[in-house]
Amino acid sequence: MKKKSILLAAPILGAGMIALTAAPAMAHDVTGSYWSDLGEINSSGATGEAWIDVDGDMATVTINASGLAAEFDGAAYPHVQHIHIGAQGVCPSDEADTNGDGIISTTEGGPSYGDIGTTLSVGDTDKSPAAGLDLAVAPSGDTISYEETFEMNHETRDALAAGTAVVVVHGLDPATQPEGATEPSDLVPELPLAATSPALCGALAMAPAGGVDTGVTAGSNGVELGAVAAGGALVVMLSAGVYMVRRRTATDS
Ligand SMILES: [Cu+2]
Repeated sequence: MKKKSILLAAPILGAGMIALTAAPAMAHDVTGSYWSDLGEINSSGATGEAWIDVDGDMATVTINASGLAAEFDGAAYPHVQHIHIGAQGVCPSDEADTNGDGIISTTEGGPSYGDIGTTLSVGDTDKSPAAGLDLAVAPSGDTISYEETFEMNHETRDALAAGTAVVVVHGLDPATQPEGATEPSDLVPELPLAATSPALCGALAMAPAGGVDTGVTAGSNGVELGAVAAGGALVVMLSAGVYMVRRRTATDS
């Protein structure tokens, strides 16, 4: 017995030392569940919800949304989506439209929700801010069923803990927007302003203990898990669709 306890003690001590060495001074454990009701921006007519489960430095992000712009240039409309961080941790109000063109651009929303902390790209692709405007890795179409598990950078995890992380889904139907929507985008001048402006926004907060839906039973939880799995498959299909469109375009030209 004595020998066994010594053997057990050694690895535990070792793990503790690694944790102390690896943890930066300001880092804290933000393991937990975060949730947001996504609300429309720019009268997009879209609705949605976001869940983020953080476990150590890994995170599972689920976004379900509907009512988004469906098509752009004859193809499924790409909706870049991010976790914005580093500002007030809120969604912009109408007063954020400082140039008065009737559209809250991504830049005009910046003082409310900050810069991109994480890009919610599809598949095994770059989740960093650098990939933020890559339309090829964005979910597309009027409905988003997104679920990804990936290593989340500490800036975004710290923002979640601080209550300053905000989910933003971009891309408006220019037909539903004021005239200025066809002006060059503040982010990508080759695209119209509508293409990059926010359509959905939600500030992330700690999910209530026991889940958001207090009425769920064990049975309906099982259904929810099945729906999430189906959502993952749908994301793969959407992703494949984007590549097919791109390949066809490349072949045509
Ligand atoms: Cu964004």
